[in-house]
Amino acid sequence: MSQKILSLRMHASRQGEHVSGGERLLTFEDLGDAALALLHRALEHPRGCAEKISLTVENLSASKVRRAELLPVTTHQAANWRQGRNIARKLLVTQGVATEIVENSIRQLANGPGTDGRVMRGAMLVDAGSGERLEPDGQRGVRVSRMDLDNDLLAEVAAYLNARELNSRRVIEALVLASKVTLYPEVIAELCWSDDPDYLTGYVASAAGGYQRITRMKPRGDMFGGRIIFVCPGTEPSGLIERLQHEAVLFGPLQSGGPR
Ligand code: WAQ
Ligand code: MG
Repeated sequence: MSQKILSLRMHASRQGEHVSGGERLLTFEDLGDAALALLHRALEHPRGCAEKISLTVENLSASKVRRAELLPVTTHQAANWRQGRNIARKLLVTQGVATEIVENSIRQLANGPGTDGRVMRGAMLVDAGSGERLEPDGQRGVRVSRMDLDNDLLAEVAAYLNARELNSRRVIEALVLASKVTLYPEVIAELCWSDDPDYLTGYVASAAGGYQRITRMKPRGDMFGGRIIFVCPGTEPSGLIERLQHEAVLFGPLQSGGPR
């Protein structure tokens, strides 16, 4: 992408509760299609139809866009959600998050992570040493944005994901988000599962372990889910939050022809 780059963000809610969101970096030429796709997402969402939808378009200066590589993808098959959460526990502990902090965090995601007991629009930020929540607004969370695939790479990524039957917007967006989150040295790992009642796959991502999908993280029909970004003990969160929200990152080119 050498033309001017725009940031497109969507957020949809009902009675103040998060329904759906999305973020893209694109050229003016692709803006209309992408905005329409995000509107459809908000209006036809399995969490229910949105009451309020905001679309924000901002001009970014191309010189400020950082380039980076996607994380490699692996998939763990879980027979059920209990097994899936056990796999996630092991992966997080391997990355250095203390067992009781992992336990507490999984409980929070499962019960509605917002401080009001509802799902959040953004992610929780948790100190991996103390377990303390660091996001300034515990109902909203930190929304990671201004990231996307480089247009020139779409075909390459699609081929890689197609070969694994994973070529969906959902997988691409989650992989891009996790690849951005784990760029920052303060981040130890990210845990995610969807708040959509019909999407059961989640992941643990880290710079060292890559993007590790887990096929079942919750029972079907469950409306809870979210994201937790575990950070190094003692991290002062404001600089990290600023980069998670505002640093524009386009992913590519991939090393050795694609994520492994
Ligand atoms: N920044 C921070 N948190 C976010 C963002 C974001 N940009 N987008 C979503 N979240 C949080 C928010 O709390 C949502 O409620 C929660 O994550 C779940 O979002 O098969 O679909 O879009 O490889 O429902 C992962 C597995 C799918 C994909 C995750 O999440 C795969 C998913 P959803
Ligand atoms: Mg969702």
